[in-house]
Amino acid sequence: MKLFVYHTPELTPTDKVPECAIAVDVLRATTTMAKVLAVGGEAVQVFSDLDQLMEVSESWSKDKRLRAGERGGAKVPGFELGNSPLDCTPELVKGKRLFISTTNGTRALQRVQNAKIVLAAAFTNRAAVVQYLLEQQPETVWIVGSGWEGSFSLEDTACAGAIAHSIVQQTNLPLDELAGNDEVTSAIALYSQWKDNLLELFHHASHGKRLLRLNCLEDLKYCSQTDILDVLPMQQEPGVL
Ligand code: 3SL
Repeated sequence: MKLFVYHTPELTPTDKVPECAIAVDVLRATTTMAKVLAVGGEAVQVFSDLDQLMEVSESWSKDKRLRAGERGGAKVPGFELGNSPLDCTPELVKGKRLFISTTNGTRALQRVQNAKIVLAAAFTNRAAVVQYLLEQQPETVWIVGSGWEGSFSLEDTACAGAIAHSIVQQTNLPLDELAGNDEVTSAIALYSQWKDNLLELFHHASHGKRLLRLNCLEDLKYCSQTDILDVLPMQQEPGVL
C-alpha cells in the first residue's frame, strides 16, 4: 500500500485516480456523515449545488429524507439541518437519507468520486477506516483534506496523519515504504504533536476559530474524539455513501 496525502482538493492530481480515496473534513462534513450512518441513516447523498440538492431530494418521500445545508459555517435557510453532527440524533435520522451540501467537504468527496473505492473519514471513525485499509490493502490510497476554499486546514491534515500514524503503528512498516509523498510524513508529525489535545489544535485552526465565533464549541469537542464510531462511510454510487 502506498499512501498519499493531499491537503486540499485543489492539490489533488487530476490526471489519475487511486484505487482508494479518502475524503476528510473533520470540521465538520465527514464527521457529520459518519455520525448519520452510525446512528442508522439510510445513506448520505452529497451535492455541491444547493438547487440540485433541492431538485433531487424533492423526488424522495418526505418522511424518508433530511436536507442539510451549510454555507460559511451557518445553516442554509429553509433546510432542516445545518452541518452539526450533534443534531444528527438517532431519533431524527434513523432510516432517512441525508441530502447534504457543505462549503468544502462535499467538494472534496466529489473531487475523488471516480476512485474505485471512496471513503469518508474523520477522527471519530479513524479506526474503522484504518481497519478497512489493513484488510483490503489497496495499492494506492489518497487522503484528501477538504481545506477551506482552497487553503490548508490543520484539522484535516492532522486527521490524515492520524490514519497514517495508525497504519505505521499496526504494521511496523517503515515510513518510507508507506509514504508516497512528503505530505504523509508531515501529517504524521502534526498529528503526533497534537494527538493528546486535538481540541486545543482546533482552537488554533482558522476554521475552528470560525466555528467558535458561531458558538459551536460543543461541535468542536465532538469532532475531536478519536475512534468513537465503528462506521465506514463508503461510496455506493457517485455521490452516495
Ligand atoms: O466546509 C465544509 O464542508 C463544512 O464542513 C464547514 S462547517 O464546519 O460546516 O462550517
